[in-house]
Order: sequence, then C-alpha cells, then structure tokens
Amino acid sequence: MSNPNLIWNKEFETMPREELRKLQLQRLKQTVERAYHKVHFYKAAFDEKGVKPEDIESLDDLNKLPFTMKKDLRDNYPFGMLSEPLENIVRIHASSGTTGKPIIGAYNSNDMNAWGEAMARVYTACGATSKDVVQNAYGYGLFTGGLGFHLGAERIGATVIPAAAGMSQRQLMLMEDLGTTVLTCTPSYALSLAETMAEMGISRDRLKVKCGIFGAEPWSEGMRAQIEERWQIDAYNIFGLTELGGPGVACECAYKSEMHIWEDHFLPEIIDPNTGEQLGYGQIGELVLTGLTKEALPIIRYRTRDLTVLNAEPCACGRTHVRMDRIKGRTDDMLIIRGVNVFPSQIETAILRVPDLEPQYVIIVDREKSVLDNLEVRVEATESLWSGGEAAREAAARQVNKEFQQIVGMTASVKIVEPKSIQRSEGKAQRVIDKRSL
Ligand code: DLL
Repeated sequence: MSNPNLIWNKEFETMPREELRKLQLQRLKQTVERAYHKVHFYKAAFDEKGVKPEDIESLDDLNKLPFTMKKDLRDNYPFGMLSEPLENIVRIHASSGTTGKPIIGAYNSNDMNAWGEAMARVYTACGATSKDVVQNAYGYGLFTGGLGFHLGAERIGATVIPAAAGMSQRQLMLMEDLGTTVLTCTPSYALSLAETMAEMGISRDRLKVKCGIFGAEPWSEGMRAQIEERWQIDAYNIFGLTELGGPGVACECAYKSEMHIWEDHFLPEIIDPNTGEQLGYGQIGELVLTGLTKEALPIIRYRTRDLTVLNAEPCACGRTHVRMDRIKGRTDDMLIIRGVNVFPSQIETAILRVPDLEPQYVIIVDREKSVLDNLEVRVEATESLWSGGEAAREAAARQVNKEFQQIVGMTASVKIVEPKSIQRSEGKAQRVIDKRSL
C-alpha cells in the first residue's frame, strides 16, 4: 500500500461535504450560465424543457436540466459545443470512435490547468511524488491517455518518460535502464508487458517499478490480482472519458477501494438508464457527469453509459469525495444472449476464478440460423494446462462454465485455446466480437 497520507490538494480533497456542496452549487450555476448563453445547443435544450439558468437554486435542481448524449456531441461536431472562439482553445483531443465522426475534447488554458490538477491528485493518491520516474505507456496523440498522464506527471514534478504504447521490448529496456518506478498504461497492456518481461528473461528484482495506474478499459478485481502478482506492484484503477476532459475524473487512493470522483470538478449522478430517474447512493445505474470547471466545452448531465454505484461512506484516506465502484459494464456493451443480459466483465470474473487460465480471452457472439444466440468464450490455457492434455482442458472449461452460471445464470460454449494465440493489446483491448451485427 502506498502512503495513505499523501494528498495533493488537502484543502479541496478533504473539504467538509457541507462546504463542498456549496462550492459545487456555485460552480454549477457558473457552468449553466456559460452553457446557456454561449452554446446554442444548450440554449435550445433548456428552452425545450422550459428551464432557465436562474432555476438552479440548489443541487437538487440539477434534475430539472436536460441530459446531454453522445449523439449531441456528434451532431455538433466539430466545434458546435464550444463556448469560446477557437483562438482561446489551446488543445484538442478526440475519442477513438469506431464509426462516424469522433467526439471532440477542447481545452482553454484554465481547462488544461484543471486537468493537470486532477491528474496530479491521481498520481499522489497512488503514492507517486516528484521522486518518481513515470513510464507513460498510454497512447499519445488524439487519445487523452498519453498527454493527460504526461501533464499530471509534470505537475507533480516527477520524471516522465513519454514511452507511448507499443514496442514492448523497448519498454522493458527503458524500464530497467531508467529505473522506472511508476507504470501507466491500460490494464491489458500491463499484462502484455508482464509477458514480455518473462519472455526477455528479465527478473523482477532488476526493476524498480512499485505501482501502476491503469484504466481506459474495463477490468476486474481478478485482473488486478493477476497484474499485481506478475509485476509485484500496487495496481490502481483510474477512470475518465474524453467528453469530460480525459483521464482524471476519478481514481483510487491507497486503500484501492473504489475511485474517488474529484467532486469539486465533476458532479456525479446515478440514474436508471431506462427511465432517467435519479437513483441513490448504493444503487447500480448509469453514471451521469456534469463538469463543474469545464470552460471551453461545458458538459451538463452527460450520460456516460457506464454502469456503476456511488458510495458516500467516508474513506480512511481522509478524502471527502464520493467513490464510484469499478465500471460493471456499459449500457451499450451489454450483450443480450437469448434474452439474458451479460456483461463482458462478468465473463472475465468467471474466467479469472479458474486457476491455470491466462487472463486472455475473446467473446464471440453469433446467431445460429438467425434464431438462437450462441455465446462462445475462448480463453487461453497456461503452458502447464495446455500440456496437461484434453481432459484437463475440458475440466477447466467446465469450471469456467460453472462460475459463469453462478454469476449470470446461463452457460456458454467455452473453448480453451493455446497459450499466446489470442492477440495482445497495446491500448484498449477488443474482447467482444458480435457477429450478429456484422
Ligand atoms: O479512456 C480516458 C482515460 C485514459 C481513462 C486513460 C483512464 C486512463 P475515452 O477513450 O473517451 O477516454 O473512453 C472513455 O472508457 O466511458 C469507459 O467506458 C471506459 N473507461 C475509462 N476508464 C475506465 C476504467 C479514456 N477505469 C470510456 N474502467 C469510459 C472501466 C473505463 N472503463
């Protein structure tokens, strides 16, 4: 565990909740004013709902405001959501949309400052200081991961190595030669790098790495255990999205028990994704976020499609900001198999409960003769299981199915495949192939 007393900005991160709520209200009002008067989309959406900025008198009034959807950002591509002229914009990022136009993130210099602050908090919460050497293996470019982590590392005064994703052998060489202490990348790439370490015959005691800050894709507790064991590090979860500025919306602290949302910058809600009704703490639903300090591109009640639970219990670290649980899935990555709702994360959890399997898998969904959905899960065996023969592999497949049945209440066609046969990822892993929509 890292030092739980390390806090980047004590004043704001441990602010009494009463005071925090006042600050949130004040910032919400400012954001709503800006959005309404400077972004045509918001004015039209507010007018349609018959709501005006001055109707926001308390935080409870938030639910009078309209939601913002991904489609709204797409429809206003590229600059329709900006509240300022382009000359004030100092940075543009974009999400990696698979189809159509990407989602644009735009920042003025205050936005960059706020992002740097959020990321400085992240590093500090994970125990990193100016003494650390950060190897940043998130992708650099339009993706917010690389430059967001870079910004925060510079803010805390750490030594940052902008390694970017890929070239795994070189990553390991740099890690050893430059004495990397903090690794930042997606969890799937962390696993892939652990394999490279083993393949290169680098023994762990030649490396100084002590922690990793992993996010940008769903991962389970089982995956954390695998990464921590292979690397002998503390692995922390970080959450963020382009629409809200990138990584640094929320992050775990030393206790690794859910992610603190930096609530002086982001106002979270959980809603029922079907009805839009607000749900309480402890209830699972869709995370909706409002930016409280975003200027260039104000974001009000953004429907993230990420499913999670908020926890307002005080945390032993002293931070007063609410925590969000690991993302359980996305409303749009939920697979409906023969009428049953299945999230890829549930499949991962089942797999990782079975020993002798690698945390490498793909999920293939198909529809036989256009009637029945077929769910196939391909999982890699460890070398020892693979050489143990057919019977051992079948037993492992049955075991995965037993776990899966317990979690979801249905079975899948589980195939144990050869070690190293599933493609490794350098960024966000593609684990689901849904042939029904092809
Ligand atoms: O992935 C920003 C980021 C970069 C976060 C680096 C963390 C680290 P997008 O590419 O816009 O932005 O993707 C955002 O990724 O809505 C979630 O569905 C998913 N996601 C991000 N972090 C996590 C996480 C970046 N820790 C989308 N666990 C989000 C699960 C995550 N899903």
